[in-house]
Amino acid sequence: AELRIGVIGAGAMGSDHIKRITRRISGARVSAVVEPDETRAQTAVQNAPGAQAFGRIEDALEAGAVDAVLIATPGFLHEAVLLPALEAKLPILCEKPLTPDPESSWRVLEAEQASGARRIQVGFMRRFDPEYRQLRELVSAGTAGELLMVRAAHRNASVPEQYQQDMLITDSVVHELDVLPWLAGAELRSLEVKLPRRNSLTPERLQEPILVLMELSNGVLVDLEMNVSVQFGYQVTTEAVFESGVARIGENAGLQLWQAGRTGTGVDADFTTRFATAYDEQVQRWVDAARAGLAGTGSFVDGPDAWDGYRVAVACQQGVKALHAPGTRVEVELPERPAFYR
Ligand code: ISE
Repeated sequence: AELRIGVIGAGAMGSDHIKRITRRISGARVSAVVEPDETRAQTAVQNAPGAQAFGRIEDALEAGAVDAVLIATPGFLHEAVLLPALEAKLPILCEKPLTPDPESSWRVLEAEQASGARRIQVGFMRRFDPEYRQLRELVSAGTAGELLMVRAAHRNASVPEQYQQDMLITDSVVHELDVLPWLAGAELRSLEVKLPRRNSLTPERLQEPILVLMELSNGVLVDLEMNVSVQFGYQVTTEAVFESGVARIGENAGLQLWQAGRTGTGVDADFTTRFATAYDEQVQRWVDAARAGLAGTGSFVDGPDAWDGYRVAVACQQGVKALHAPGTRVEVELPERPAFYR
């Protein structure tokens, strides 16, 4: 049967997912939109034929309107939605972060274990980007030798008004905290932040760009430039230095133009275009896993799970400490991974 998805939160990301599910994903439709803001809810429902609007997730659950939920509210509201959805034993795709801090993420892990199965997939969509996948294969195949260093840059044209200093880590670097250890096949061991010269074009409340140094458990060192006021567009690049080769991803977006003695390539405006394929792939894989799970396989996720969400919440907490103590190496330690997540 078609998977009836309740999309929770109809802001920028929720609306993007509603369009995606309605136009590009097979085997699923949006059956409910949960959004307290009525104007937003109405606009969202118009984009999803047959969908009903609800003010609270509890009402959508009581009405029996959904088989699965996609959570796209701001991160600090995730726990309040995750708990009733787990209670109802629904498959869940939760946008990053799982929750904003390790304590609340741990409560979510406990609730998921009590529900008897892994039902939460976390929206670290870069793992579905074709270029990151190719690079990961190069790492594991070893054909260019061992991976030694990673030099990464994560650049946004600008950020919205509600973006605060700590969000450099918790909203932006959060992606690298997930994807780079995944890419390198290792765990994050420590973080350090250094502050270069401040960009005078960044909003008054921000001190950035920042340079983040990470040590991984296999000895790989990462340097990441996090930069949210580059003005020209969106760019996420990664250079992987191997023993006998170097690979780069994220550099070409669309048309290359040679004109008037110069050459140039297109630039993405934001993450919805740069990672469009990754978002589509992520949602399709989750829909397929959720349907198979509901049909009886008992396995509801095909991608980063709640343990990954927890591990990154710990990394973010330590990353914020590093951000507030420039030049200090801050260690990252995880409790033992519960058997449930092995
Ligand atoms: C935003 O929330 C994202 O997830 C984007 O991928 C990231 O580039 C941006 O910095 C974040 O604010």
